[in-house]
Amino acid sequence: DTLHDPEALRRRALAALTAARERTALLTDCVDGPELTAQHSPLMSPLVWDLAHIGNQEELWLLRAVAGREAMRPEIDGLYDAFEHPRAERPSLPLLPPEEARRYAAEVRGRALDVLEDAAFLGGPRLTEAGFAFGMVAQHEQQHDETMLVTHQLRRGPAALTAPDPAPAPPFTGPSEVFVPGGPFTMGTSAEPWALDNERPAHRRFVPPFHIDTTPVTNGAYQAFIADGGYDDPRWWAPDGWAHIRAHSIGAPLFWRREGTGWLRRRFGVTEAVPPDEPVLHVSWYEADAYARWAGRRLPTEAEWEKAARFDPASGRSRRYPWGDADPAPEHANLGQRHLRPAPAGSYPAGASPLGVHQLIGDVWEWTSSDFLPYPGFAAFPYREYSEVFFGPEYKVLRGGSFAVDPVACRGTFRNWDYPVRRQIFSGFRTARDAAEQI
Ligand code: AVJ
Ligand code: FE
Repeated sequence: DTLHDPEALRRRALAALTAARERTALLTDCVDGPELTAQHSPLMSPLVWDLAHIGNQEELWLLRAVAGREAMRPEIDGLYDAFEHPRAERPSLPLLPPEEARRYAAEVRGRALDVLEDAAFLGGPRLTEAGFAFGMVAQHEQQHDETMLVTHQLRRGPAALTAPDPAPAPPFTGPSEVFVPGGPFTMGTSAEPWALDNERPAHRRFVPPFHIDTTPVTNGAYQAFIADGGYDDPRWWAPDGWAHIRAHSIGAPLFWRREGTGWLRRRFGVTEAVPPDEPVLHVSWYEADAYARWAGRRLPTEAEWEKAARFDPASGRSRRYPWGDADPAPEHANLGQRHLRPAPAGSYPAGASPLGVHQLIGDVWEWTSSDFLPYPGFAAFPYREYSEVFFGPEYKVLRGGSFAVDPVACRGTFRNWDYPVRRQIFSGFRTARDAAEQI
C-alpha cells in the first residue's frame, strides 16, 4: 500500500514538488525582470509576488510547521501574506526583486527536500499523514502556476509562452445530454490522502434525477446566444448580473472582439478566430447562468456535477475520477498546461464517466449554481484562511479544472470558487435540467 510505504510517498512528493517548480520556472523565466515586477492587471499580483509567496508558503508549512525550523526571513512574511495586502496593492510593496525571489524560493526548496528525506515527517498524524504537507505545498504552488498563467493571458504584447495545440477532433455526434438517475451518492472524500479541507468529509447526498450536457457548452453554441440578443434581454439575467453587464458594457466573453460577422479572440498574445467546437472560455457565472436560462436550462448544482463525474451506477460507488480510480494520464484529460487552450468538445473519450459525460476534468473550470459552503462535518485544516473564511453566498463553486490545472490539484472532489463576476479565470460551463421522472 503506497500510502504507508515511506519510499513510495517520498517519490510521489518529490515528483509533485519538482513538477511544480519546473512549471513555476517556465512561467517566470520566459519574461524579463520588468515584466515580472509589473502589474499586468489590477486583478492580479506581479509575477514576482507569486514567486516569493510560493517560497514563503513552502517555508511556513514544510520548514517551520513540519520540521520546527526558525524563520529564514521573518521580516518578509507580511509582504507575502495574501490577507495583509490585496492584489491591487502588491506592486507598491518592497518586494524581493526577481533574482532574490528566485534565490529565496530555491533555498527553501533545498531545505524542504532535506526535510522530505527524514521519514519522521512522512507518516504520523494530521499534517504529515501520507505526506499531506508536501502534497498541500505542491498543490499550492500549482494553483499559483495557474494564477500566473492567467496573468500571462492578461498581459499585453507578443506571446511569451507557446504550447502545441490539442489534437483536432471530429465534430461531436453523441447525444447532447446524459440522464443521471436520482438517488443518494457519496460526495466528498475521507480517503483521498492529499484532498484539501473543503473536500472533506465523505457524506451521503440525495440528488433528484436530472439531465446534464454531455460536453461543456461550445463557442459555437455561445455565439448563438449572442446572435439571438442574449446580452440585450434582461429576462435571461440574474438582476445583479444584468446590472453588472450594463455597467461594464459587457457583450461577449472576455478577450473576444467582433470582426465583421464573426468573432476574434486574443489568446496568450495571439489574435485568432474563435473556434466554434471548443468549450467557451472566460465567461462569468452571470454569463453562464444567463446562457442556461436562454437555452431553457440551468446550471448544474455542485452535487449534480460531482455525481455526474464520480457515480458508478454498476457499483453504486463514487470513484476518484470520471474514468475510474487511476491518476490522470494524457489520454484522460487536457490538464497540466500541456496545451494553452481547451480541446474541442468530444475530445478525450477515454476520460468519459460511466454514464457517458465527457470532459468533466480538464479543459475549462465549470461554473455550478452552488454557493461555496462547508460539507457537514467540515473542519478547517491546516489553516482557516484556505477555505473557511470564504464560505458563504458571495462565492460560486467551479468544478473539474482547466487545461491550466496540474493533475496534483485536480480530482472528482476538488472544489474551486470565485466571485460570480470573475472571468479572467479559465472558466466555462455546461448546463442541466430536471428530469420529470425516471427513464
Ligand atoms: C482555490 C484558487 C480560490 O487562488 O485564491 C492559493 C487557491 N489559496 N493560495 C486562490 C490559493 C491560497 C485559491 N483558489
Ligand atoms: Fe497562495
